[in-house]
Amino acid sequence: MSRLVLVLGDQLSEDLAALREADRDNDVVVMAEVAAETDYVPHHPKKIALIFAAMRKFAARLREAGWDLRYTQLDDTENAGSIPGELLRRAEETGAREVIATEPGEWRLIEALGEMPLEVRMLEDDRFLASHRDFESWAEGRKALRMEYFYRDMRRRTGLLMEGDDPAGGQWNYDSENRKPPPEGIDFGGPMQFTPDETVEEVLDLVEAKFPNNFGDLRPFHYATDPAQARRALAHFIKNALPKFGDYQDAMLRENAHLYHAVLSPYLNIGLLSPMEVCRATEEAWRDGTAPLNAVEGFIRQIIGWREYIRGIYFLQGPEYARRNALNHQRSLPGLFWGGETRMNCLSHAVDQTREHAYAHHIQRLMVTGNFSLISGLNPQQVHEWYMASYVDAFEWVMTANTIGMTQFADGGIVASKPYVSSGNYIDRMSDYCRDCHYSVKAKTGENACPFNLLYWHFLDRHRDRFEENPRMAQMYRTWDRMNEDKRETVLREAGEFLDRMSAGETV
Ligand code: DLZ
Ligand code: SF4
Repeated sequence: MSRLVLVLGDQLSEDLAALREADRDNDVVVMAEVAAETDYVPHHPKKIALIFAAMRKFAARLREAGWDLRYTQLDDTENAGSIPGELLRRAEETGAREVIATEPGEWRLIEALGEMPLEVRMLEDDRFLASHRDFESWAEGRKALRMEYFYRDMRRRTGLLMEGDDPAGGQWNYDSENRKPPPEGIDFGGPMQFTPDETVEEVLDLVEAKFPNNFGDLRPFHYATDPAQARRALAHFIKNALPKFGDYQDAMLRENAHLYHAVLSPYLNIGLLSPMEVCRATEEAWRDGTAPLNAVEGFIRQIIGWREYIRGIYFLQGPEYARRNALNHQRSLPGLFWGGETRMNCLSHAVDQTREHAYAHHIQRLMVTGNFSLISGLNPQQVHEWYMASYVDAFEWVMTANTIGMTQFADGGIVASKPYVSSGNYIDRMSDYCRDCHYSVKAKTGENACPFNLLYWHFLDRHRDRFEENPRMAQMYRTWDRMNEDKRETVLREAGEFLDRMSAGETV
């Protein structure tokens, strides 16, 4: 009897575990565009379009390769509306009693599949380099789960940038060379863009009709939607941007959303590219002398270090991790996150770029939107939902430890050894946002004081009990304590007033 082979929208890899396990002559592949997946957060229209277009093209390739594939489009009248619903419908249609699945990257779906009245064989997703078992044994017995040590193990395991037993160049990590402020001009035109073909156009029309109110611009749409295009985007990045990627990794510019960033995460995360092919290609650029070590190391660390690490944390910590709120932050997300007006130039640009591209780079996510959310005390679950909805590369396995852990410290310090908070100074150093901002980054109090300057101290003051003993934060508290008392009171009062105005819906 035939079995059903489930392929989800972020499992578009021909060597997927479930496909390797299946029998092309007897089994039936099931793919479905379903409301349960499009609606669990209000995804950016570009994200839905990327996934649907890539799914349709993947399905076509599998059919060409001889698979019996049943594909459901979102507007099919028979659409059951969810992945389990679609599997049940196809089981009835084919008489299949068994499903072969590759483990989804989200507890919600793992649980839903586990509750089905069909036999579901869940295979580990071995497109990732570290298995659950690998990560568990790395984590076992450690007091702190720091990415850096995990990353070194991954370097040894993969052999990437190794010279014998030693790291290439003698250092594991060249991050200290990767913090240059923004350059005057950028000589990279951005990631490779692809003109929509017929399949993509059809999907764009569907998404336009079905999700007219989701936050984000659907058009113009230029993402790659198949592996051949994604590989061209990779080659384009390596040739034109990688050499400078390291130096300006943390810089932010009003007029340039991408700087030297690769924007390959959407392709990696839905399966169009594999982590090792991307890393090997960048390593080769270093060996050929076309890209410097600090750039290549920084890039490879994101893939085999950070990406694998935060996935490991998500699965190690379990379903409850996403619900943590260690700092008890309860303030609602203000309208400015959904495009409402704001006078804060940094937030306005970060949100605008997100609306336009469904993308912002890591420093915008960490030090602008993330930092602001944390120092304002926004509810971490609402923040997480916003990131999940807004970014084209966002899936639970990758976002949860980034938002709940790294940016919001809502896990109490599993991912980050201290909260990532900063005043306006950091943003001023790393961007050109402050120059024409309504607020003054130099003003510490008063009507035009940069809100980051006020909220930074407000955060430290209200969480003093938790953080003052942290050796990495002692200096911050000493600076605060040295300020005269009147000034401290003014800062706290003005920060409180700012938050009240923001929560009352005023433009801040
Ligand atoms: C994100 C997403 C969206 C928007 N739509 C679909 C869909 O219609 N069908 C599907 O199979 N997958 C979709 N996905 C990706 C899933 O949400 C993803 O597989 C899970 O969240 C696990 O990572
Ligand atoms: Fe952002 Fe403050 Fe700079 Fe304005 S002055 S752009 S609010 S950091």
